[in-house]
Amino acid sequence: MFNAKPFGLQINFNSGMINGAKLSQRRLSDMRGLYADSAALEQIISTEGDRLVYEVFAADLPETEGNILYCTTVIQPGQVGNEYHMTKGHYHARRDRAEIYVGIAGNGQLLLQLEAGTLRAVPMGPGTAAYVPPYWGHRTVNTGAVPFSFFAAWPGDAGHDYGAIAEVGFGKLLVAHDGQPVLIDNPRR
Ligand code: M6P
Ligand code: ZN
Repeated sequence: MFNAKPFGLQINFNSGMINGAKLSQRRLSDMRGLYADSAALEQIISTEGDRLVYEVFAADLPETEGNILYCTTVIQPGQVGNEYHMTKGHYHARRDRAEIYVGIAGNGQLLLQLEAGTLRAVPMGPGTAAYVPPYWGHRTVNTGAVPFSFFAAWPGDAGHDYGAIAEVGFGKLLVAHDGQPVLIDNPRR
């Protein structure tokens, strides 16, 4: 049996990055099918290149019951069409597992959705401690002009289920309207 050893990693509270963590990067090409305006996404890739959307800096821990996993996420500012840069979004494979987010730098929103359709948005900035209850799918969106970063912690056996959101998306989109974030109905649902 694996026994994790005690350790401490350093979070940079300006950049949101964690020194010595496992890095995953999501670029526009990893986000195909997730933005409402897929033509705008392809247009950016062919003219500007495969832009970085967000990075996850994760503590290297076993994904097993009893552990608590943690990471930071740094979402670059930007839009695809009028939709803001966002994470893919997921439900927990074990739906009854919760999660905690703490805003580090920049501003954004946490979108949460129950599978039956109920949707909530929680504004996030530095110091916001947001709760993702069991059963709520979750996605974060950078609505500002600088990188939006936050810390997350969740049960080791929760797992990530991307399928449901990749297929139909969230019920609402966060779009820029006269430079302000507005929630609109997802035209694909
Ligand atoms: C948060 C946590 C992570 C998640 C990351 C990126 O930090 O919820 O578990 O991986 O956001 O979100 P996603 O996996 O949906 O791309
Ligand atoms: Zn999660």
